[in-house]
This record gives sequence, C-alpha cells and structure tokens, in this order.
Amino acid sequence: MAAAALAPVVARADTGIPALKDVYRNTFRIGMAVDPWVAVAPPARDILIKHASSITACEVMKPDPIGVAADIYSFGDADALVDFAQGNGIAVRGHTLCWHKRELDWFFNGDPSAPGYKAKVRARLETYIVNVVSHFRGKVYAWDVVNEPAADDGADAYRGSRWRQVLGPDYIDIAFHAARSADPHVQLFLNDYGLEKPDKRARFLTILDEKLRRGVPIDGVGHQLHLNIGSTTPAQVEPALAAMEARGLINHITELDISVYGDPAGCWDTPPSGCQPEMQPDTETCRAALKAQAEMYGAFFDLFAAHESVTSVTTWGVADDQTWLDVYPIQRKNYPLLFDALGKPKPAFWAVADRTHRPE
Ligand code: 9MR
Repeated sequence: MAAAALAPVVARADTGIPALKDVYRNTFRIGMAVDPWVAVAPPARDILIKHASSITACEVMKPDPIGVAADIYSFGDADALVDFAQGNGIAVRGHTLCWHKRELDWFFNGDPSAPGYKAKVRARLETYIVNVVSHFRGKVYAWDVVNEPAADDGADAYRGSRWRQVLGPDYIDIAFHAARSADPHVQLFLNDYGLEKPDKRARFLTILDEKLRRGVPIDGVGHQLHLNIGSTTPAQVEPALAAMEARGLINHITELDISVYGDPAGCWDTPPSGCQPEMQPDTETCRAALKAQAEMYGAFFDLFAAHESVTSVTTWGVADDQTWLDVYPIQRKNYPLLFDALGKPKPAFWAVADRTHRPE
C-alpha cells in the first residue's frame, strides 16, 4: 500500500477509448511526429502505442543532427526511435534528407569559384543520401526526400536555397535519384507547406511537373498543413490533393496541427503586437477555440478519408505538452493536437475518432 501511495503519478492513455489506428485501419496510417526522448515517456509513449501506425522524427532524422561531418554519421537517436517504433509495431516515415534549414556547412565547404566545386557539393549530397537511406532500408516506408522546395513569392518557382544556388534546380533530381538507388522500394516524397494557396501550389506544380517529365522518381507529395483555427478550409485543400491525384501520385498529410490562435499573419510580421494574447486553459475563450479546432479536425479528416490517394495522416506532435507552436511564431502556450497536455483525448480527438461525439 505504502509503495503504491508513493508511486509517481503518471498520465496514461485512456483504455476505454477507440484507437485511432483501428478506426482508420482501412483508410490511412495514423502518424505522429515525435523524438525518441519524448516517445519513451508518458503521455506520448502510451498514446503512440495505442493510437499510432506511423511515427515521424521531429528532429533526429534531419541532416543536422545525422550528418556530423562529411564521413561521420550520428544515427544513435534516430535508431532509438526506429527501435521504439518497431518494438511497438509502428511504421516509420523518414523526415528529411534535403532542406534549406538544418543543412550543414560541410556540404558547401570549398571555394565556389574553383573548378570542380559544384561536382564536389553534388557528390556530398549524393553520398549523404545514399548512406542515410541505406542505413534505414527496410525500416522506413517513406522519405521526405526534399523538404519545402517551392518559393513563397517571386518569379522563380524554386526556393532560393543554397542547394538551388550551387546545383541549380537539378538538386532535386540528384536527391531523388540517390534515394532511389539506395532503396528501390521506399516511397519518395516532395514535401511542402501552403499547397492550399493557389499561387504557392502553382510554383510547386511547376517544379513537380518539370521533375516528372524528366523521370525523377517521385512517388508522392507531402502536405504539411500547419493550420490555424478559422483559416484554411477543406475546400481549399481539396484541389491540392486532386492536383497530385491527376499526376498519379500518392498524398500524405505530413505535419498536421491546428493552432488555437487565429493569427499568425500579423504575428510573424510584427510580434507580439499582431498576436492574440496567450489563452488560459479552462476559460470560455479556450473552450470555444477547442470546439472550433475540433470542428476543423473533423472536417479535414472527412476530406482525407474521401481521397483514396491519402494513405498517411501525421500530426506534428503527440500531445499538447510538447509542440513547436509553444515557441513559434512567439512564445505562447498553444493546444494544437488531438490530446491535451496530460494525454487525455480532446474534443478534436472525438471529432476524428467518433463522429457521434462531434461538437454541436
Ligand atoms: O518542429 C520542428 C522544430 O522543433 C525544429 O526546431 C524545426 C527546425 O528543425 O523543425 C520543426 O519541424 C518543421 C519540419 O521539419 C518541416 N516543416 C515545418 C516544421 C515546423 O517548423
């Protein structure tokens, strides 16, 4: 008795609720992004084991931290996450091999005006991708090979990353061919945000069509979908899914979360004046926001379920105790996921798990 009384109080995933991976078993994989040190402790651990059929690494499969130096790789944290997933029968999505953020300076070392510089950078990118994809061959079912390739504005469809500057638009071809050469079976994705916006989508499709014409082995498109309540509608996202279907591609929803704040347009430009004040839990404002969020989650899952091309839907996080939106675009507690900070199902959970529980 005494021992039980002294046992630490840990939140456990509810046992009497439906498991999302079962509810959507014949529809799409249910994914959650997490890092190994979060995955092994409550509340994430219990939620993942019960509800997830896919795991994405938030951080530990990016070039930084894996690519310590040109010939030194650090796979320990990523392997720990893969072990956790495999030990619990959960598949792994790889994220990401080539991105304008979290890239490493050593890829670009050397004198850009020296002969052979471009070939050197190309070889480093190819070697890195071949080694990483080979390391996880058979353990990862899909890779975000290139992340966020499209520009947000301007005449050039391509984002002006260092990759694009040094290797030209071909950097995407190089990355996908390297990934394919290392694993003939893994699904290869081009992942981006904002594809629900017609101008961003047009830039992305310019890139995609150029690559498909050239026989670049792209299997599917990842739609990040970092949303805010009251902003994007399923009707705006539908054409983005349809555009990829028309090209014979798979759709994955790769980074879904719904901020309870209706900003952040003003928030990005002029923080903090353009931002709503931090929401306190258990207030009328917060309850109303969670209800609006649940309605959105429900409507978006209906959209995804209506598209056979959508084979994986991942939330960017597990529970509200750990979310990048607590610090971005400003520091402010956010509640963007399906489970609350203790791991309890939120109205958003019920909206996707059981339609009879949807808010009135
Ligand atoms: O959630 C991730 C955050 O913790 C990291 O600091 C950041 C930089 O590595 O990446 C975040 O994840 C991003 C993802 O990799 C790509 N799409 C946008 C995500 C949110 O910024």
